[in-house]
Amino acid sequence: MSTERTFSIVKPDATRRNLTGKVIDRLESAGLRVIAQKRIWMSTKQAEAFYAVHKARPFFHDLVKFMTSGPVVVQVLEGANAVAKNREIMGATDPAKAAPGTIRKDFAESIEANSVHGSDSAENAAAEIKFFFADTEIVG
Ligand code: IDP
Ligand code: MG
Repeated sequence: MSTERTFSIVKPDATRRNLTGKVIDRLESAGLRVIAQKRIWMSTKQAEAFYAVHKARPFFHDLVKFMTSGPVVVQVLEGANAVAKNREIMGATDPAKAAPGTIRKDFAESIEANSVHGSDSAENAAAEIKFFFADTEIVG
């Protein structure tokens, strides 16, 4: 097991319902450490660039609209196997398919408004962290 970093977002559906603390508690309770964090309101340009990999998907436009519909909390998580562990705590993209006890099963509103983002590989984690954070903002 190696110590890794991953990138996480508390999405607008969760901040709107005042669930920021509850979502972060799930991550911390599972052993992940928040080593950088800020509450921001993404611009359309930022959201389009962040989700560029999904540009051709039918849900892209709605996804960008959703991600810019309210504030989000962007954060860097650190811990043993952080990328896979975070994905496990989040649960499947579609809350209807998410395992019991996962964030998405317990909090998500829909497959789109699914409360959290988490990087899907160490390589993407590094790119996503760089997209939102300067090195000096990652404070441990
Ligand atoms: P992930 O967040 O579990 O990694 P991705 O396939 O990378 O899932 O999709 C990115 C985000 O796009 C999802 O978290 C969700 O907000 C949205 N999304 C994915 N699939 C659909 C869909 O079929 N309809 C609407 N939105 C979707
Ligand atoms: Mg993804």
